[in-house]
Amino acid sequence: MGLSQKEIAQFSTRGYLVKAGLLAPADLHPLQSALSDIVDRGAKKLHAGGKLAGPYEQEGFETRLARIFNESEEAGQVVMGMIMGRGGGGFSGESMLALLRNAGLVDCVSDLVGPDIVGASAYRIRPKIPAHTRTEVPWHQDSGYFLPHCDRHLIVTCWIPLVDVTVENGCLYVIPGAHESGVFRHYTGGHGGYLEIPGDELPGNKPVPMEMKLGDVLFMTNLTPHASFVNRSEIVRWSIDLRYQSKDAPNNAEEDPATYTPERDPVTMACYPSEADFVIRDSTHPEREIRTPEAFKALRDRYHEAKPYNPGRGWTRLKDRE
Ligand SMILES: O=C(O)CCC(=O)C(=O)O
Repeated sequence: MGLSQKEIAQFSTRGYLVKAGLLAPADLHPLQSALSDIVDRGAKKLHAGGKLAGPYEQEGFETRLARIFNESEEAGQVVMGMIMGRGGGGFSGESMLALLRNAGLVDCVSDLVGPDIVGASAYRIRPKIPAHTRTEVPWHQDSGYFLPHCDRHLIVTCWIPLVDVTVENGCLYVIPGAHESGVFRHYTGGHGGYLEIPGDELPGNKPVPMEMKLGDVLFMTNLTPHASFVNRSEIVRWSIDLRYQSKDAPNNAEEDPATYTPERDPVTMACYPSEADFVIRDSTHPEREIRTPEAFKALRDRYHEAKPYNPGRGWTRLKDRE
């Protein structure tokens, strides 16, 4: 499988590429089902505790969380916390590792970053709730979150819808070609608490909506500005975003999180020190790859508990913008 020369050229000139039908329903179903199980557990617990009128069992993956939010924002937030946790990547189940290691997906990534690939725990699960402005994500580049010495490295984001996504339900927007201009100034305390590039500091190129079918994958660079807006549909816009890089780009795979201290020189650090990186493919030492859900969870938990130091980029607050 993998990417054609034409697709690779598109990715490098536009800063993104949609590969239609890359994933089969069977590749996505285990994760959809694991997320449905979390919603089910949460809804039943909230119902049993008197926090919800009903567990909404008759609703499916696309609608159940929306119905819960519709009845009670508070109950919805509880379920959302069970799914997202840790800033959005709280779920470490077997189905997540299976998707991160999906051969067809990783073959495409390999055509962009080379054969030896490191994956990031900074993946995110995003249920965008109908009419819920807090699940809008303002304009940013992923490099806004990474340390500056990584700006020259390619870190590929794979944005994967878990339902068909449209302008109506809040698909992602990207700005073509803007990845050529380096990292724009970001501000902390943007919409929803995210980093934000204000509209008047964005390049002039017209944003393009990425309407996609289930099974399509959007590949983006770490310098591609992107955002998503309010969901005006009746269903939850479920998606995940996964991140990969070459093993030659700075990473913390097989590093001790305790070595991340304020005394350490930031240029020796991983691009995103807060969360564990792990080996997805190693052409010469395949035994280094993280293949079991137990090893995956243990590694992520170890980083989470150690709270490694991340010096960040020192962006100023949006409210202090001149
Ligand atoms: O899915 C979204 O709405 C935002 C995604 C995003 O910001 C990302 O993939 O970095």
